[in-house]
Amino acid sequence: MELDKQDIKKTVFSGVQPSGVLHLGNYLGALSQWVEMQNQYNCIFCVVDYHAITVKQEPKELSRRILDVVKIYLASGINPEQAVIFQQSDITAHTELSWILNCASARLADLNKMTQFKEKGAKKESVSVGLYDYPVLMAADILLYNTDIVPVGDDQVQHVELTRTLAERFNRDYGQVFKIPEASVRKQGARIMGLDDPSKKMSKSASSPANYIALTDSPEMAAKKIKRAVTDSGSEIKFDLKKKPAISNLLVIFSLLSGINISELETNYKNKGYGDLKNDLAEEVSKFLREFQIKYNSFTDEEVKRILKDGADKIRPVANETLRRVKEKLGIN
Ligand code: ATP
Ligand code: LTN
Repeated sequence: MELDKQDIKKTVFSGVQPSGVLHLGNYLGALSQWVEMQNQYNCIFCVVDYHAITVKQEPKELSRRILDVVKIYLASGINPEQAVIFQQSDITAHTELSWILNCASARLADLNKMTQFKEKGAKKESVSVGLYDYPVLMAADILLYNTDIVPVGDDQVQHVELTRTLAERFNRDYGQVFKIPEASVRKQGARIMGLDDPSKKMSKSASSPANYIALTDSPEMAAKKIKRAVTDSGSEIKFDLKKKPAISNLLVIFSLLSGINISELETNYKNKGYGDLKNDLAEEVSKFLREFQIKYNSFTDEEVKRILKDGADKIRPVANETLRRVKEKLGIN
């Protein structure tokens, strides 16, 4: 029997939280990778709203952001004809499997190792149980779809490793159900650093908007942020993560947006200064945002709602089938 090509394609799954503005780090570390993958793989991209509510959200704003994240996916180049786009809370199997993994696979000792929780939880006075349990829900997201590859920025690799541990433990203790996924991280761009502090990743939860370029920043504002970005001592334009972390970060952003590799950029700026690099990068970023925002503004809420509904309807049977097999193994079917 001849195999249908569709059957041998690997499955890719990833998601973004609708919990704040998305920034250039999200685009370069995650979304641009997704776009490259959609021609080659079965791609499933989720808006993880249940993850977003692990910290308090304003309900009206959350509803708005769910649609906006989908518009960001579309403007980045995700094609809903090729990839499935859906909202996590539309498929109840996510929370069901998460509870089951909480009981059957996840251990306190696993979750206590999660650095993201240590960083995010430590800053707050009152921390939800959901924030602690966040990686288990993420494991459920991934495992429901027999995922092979999870394209993420490097801050999420530990969560994908945990997913593998939970899947292997379940398979060992109850019988084979889950495929073991792998994280896919860009060689360059897996960790875009803050413009105001190149020792920390660009983050929407940064205390100052000077840290990040939001995908919805006006091109003028973005150009200003680039020009005000901190630089390193010396004047040479050279990729050197130890001695020149700020300039290296600007070079990575420039290279990914322009398609010019870093050594070529170094040559181009050999006899030039930081100011020249910043001016040209500001131009490049503004151009990128201008084109991005034209696409972003071209989608209506109605279109987006339709895409989310179609996506969930298409993919729900896969999730339900995995959940059925899990329940069967546990004796609760
Ligand atoms: P933040 O810390 O900015 O609040 P997050 O990591 O919780 O963000 P998400 O918006 O859910 O945020 O992340 C979406 C994707 O973007 C993930 O795959 C994440 O690894 C990636 N990502 C986030 N920040 C960066 C960055 N600075 N560089 C590269 N990838 C990033
Ligand atoms: N934790 C991720 C978002 C996320 C995710 C997923 C990513 C939730 N479920 C499944 C990949 C696969 C983050 O980026 N903060």
